Parts: sequence; C-alpha cells; structure tokens
Amino acid sequence: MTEVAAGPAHRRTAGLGGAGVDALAKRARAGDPRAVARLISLVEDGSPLLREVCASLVPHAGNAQIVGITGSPGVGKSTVTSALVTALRSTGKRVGVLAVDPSSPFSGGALLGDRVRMQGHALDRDVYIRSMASRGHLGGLSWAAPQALRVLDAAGCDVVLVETVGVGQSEVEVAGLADTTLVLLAPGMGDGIQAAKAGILEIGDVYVVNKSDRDGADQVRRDLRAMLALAERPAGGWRPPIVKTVAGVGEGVDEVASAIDKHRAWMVQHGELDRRRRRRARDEIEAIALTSLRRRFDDLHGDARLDSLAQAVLAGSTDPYAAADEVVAAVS
Ligand SMILES: Nc1nc2c(ncn2[C@@H]2O[C@H](COP(=O)(O)OP(=O)(O)OP(=O)(O)O)[C@@H](O)[C@H]2O)c(=O)[nH]1
Ligand SMILES: [Mg+2]
Repeated sequence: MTEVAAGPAHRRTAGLGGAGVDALAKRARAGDPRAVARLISLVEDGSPLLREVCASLVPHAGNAQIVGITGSPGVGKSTVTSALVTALRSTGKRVGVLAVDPSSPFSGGALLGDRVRMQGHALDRDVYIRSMASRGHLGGLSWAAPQALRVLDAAGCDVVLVETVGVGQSEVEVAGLADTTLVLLAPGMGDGIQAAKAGILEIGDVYVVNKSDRDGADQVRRDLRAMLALAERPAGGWRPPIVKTVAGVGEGVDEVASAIDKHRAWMVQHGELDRRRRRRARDEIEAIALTSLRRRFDDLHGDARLDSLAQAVLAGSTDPYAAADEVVAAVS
C-alpha cells in the first residue's frame, strides 16, 4: 500500500501555478504516490486549481474499472475490500482504494480503522489507499468523488474500489459512481429489513452475504433471493448473483472477483458500461454547474438581494416568480 495521506492545506497547494499542476499531473500519471496524494488533497480542499487538474487528467482517464462497496456499518466492507485487493494483486492488477465518508466533516479519524485493516498491503507500491471526507462540501460526494476517482484512474489503477462509510443516502450515491456495485449483508444485523428500507435491492450488481461463518447466513441469502425476485428490474437485465463470504479468511472472495468480472463482461456486451459512464459524466457536469451557480449566487451577495426582493414581495410590488427570475438572471 502506498499511504497517500493528507497534509495541511496551505502546504499542499503552495507554489502550484499552471505549470505546477501540469508537472504534478504528469508525475501522478507516472505513478508517483506523492503526486497522487497531492492531487486528491486538492480535490478534498475544493482548490481553485481543480479545473486545470481535471483538464490535464481527463485525456488519460477512463481505463479504470470502478467498483463500489456498500452496506451497513460493520458488515465487513473494509475486510472484503482488503481481501479483494489481495485477489486483484495476485492477477497483477494495480489497485486504488478510495474510502469516502459523505456524512463526516472530518477526514482521517473515523477511517483510521480501515487503514489499520489495510496494512497487509503496506509494502505494495501498486496499491494506493486514500480516505476522503466530503467535509460538508457544496455538492458533497457527487462533486468530489468523481474527481478523486479520476486521479486514481489517470495514475494507472486498473481497478478502483470505493468503500463508503456512513449511513443513509451513501449507498445510493456510491452506486452512481461505480461501474459495478457490491452490496454487503451479514447475518444478525437485521439486514434483510434494512435492504428493503434503504432501497439497496435496486442498486446491487453483486450481493455478498459476509460473515457466513455465523449462524443465519443461509437464511439471509434466502430472504435476499426472495426480495430480489420481487424487486423491479428491467426484463432481460442482469440478474445479480449472491455470493457467500468469510472475508476475514478470504473465503468466497475469488467468487466475488469473478462475479465482478462477469458483470463487467455483461455490461460491455449490452452497452450498459457506456450508458453508466455517460450518466456519470452527466451527473458530474450537473453537479459542477449547480455548484458554480450557487457560488456565483453567494458571491453576488445573494442574501442581501433576497432580503430586498422579499421586502418587495411583501409590499406587493413584485411576485415570487418575477423575483426568482431576477435572481436567476443575475447569476447566469
Ligand atoms: N465473523 C466474521 N467477522 C468478520 C468477517 N468479516 C469481517 N468481520 C469482522 O467484522 C468487523 C467489522 O468489519 P469491517 O470490515 O471493519 O466492516 P465495515 O463494514 O468496513 O465497517 P465500517 O467501515 O465501520 O462501516 C471486524 O471486526 C471484522 O474483523 C467475517 O466474514 N466473519
Ligand atoms: Mg470500513
């Protein structure tokens, strides 16, 4: 593993002009872990240099296979991720791991456990591991994660595993980032009910029943199979397999890797990979556009403008629609 850790923001960006960004991008493409780390820090910080970073990386990205890994807290995502890294490395692939925490405003602390768990890869130069918090960024995960993925992609990773930490919308969000989404469940966690509630029956391409050394794994699999049979999926579509694992000892992990490969082959054959990537590019453009409009609005003292428009609406001299038109015209 190459720990591409973060440093203080001012040190990360100091001395970086246009030429600096290009040189940095070039070094990252050559696989220099410090350059990769710095570029991801720029993403985390929402640096104004991101436009240049993005422009110089885009022509070199698009090769990595992005695999999202999601599931309830403690279900075994990091353990499965680490075991998958081992499986992928044994086939000579260069691997990136991005652990994202969309709910936490802090970077590092909450993910320390993951780093410890990943230490089996500590000496491997062909594994990049990075955790990233979205820090309440405007646009959040939808905005920052694609850019971090692009850095790892352009740095030559064949596969990038994205683990989301936290609960709530993150499951659905990670599915939007990935070519293939793994949904993990485990016995004894009430995961069957959670699956139905969180909408993960629609997002999984491969389901993994981890902790299969515990009682109840077969029941989880049966429940899941029954629920998947009822979930709405397009006819002739991909039928997600259910794989049992004991991730801590690597059991079933090769089957997971092979299910990921099969899903990829199916997507290529059916044009689904292109469709997903196009949808992702659309989402990214939309997120950047909305963020930039919002920023412009704030720069134009949107609050003060809103106050005076609100006064005008209350005084009856304009109506909310006309007032909104004025705001939109001011930022476009
Ligand atoms: N019995 C058993 N324990 C497991 C298995 N896989 C993981 N664990 C244990 O489950 C605990 C949680 O595993 P993690 O991999 O950290 O789970 P996670 O989903 O990444 O957790 P968060 O990132 O905190 O949401 C750890 O103590 C693991 O050792 C398994 O197959 N069987
Ligand atoms: Mg974890």
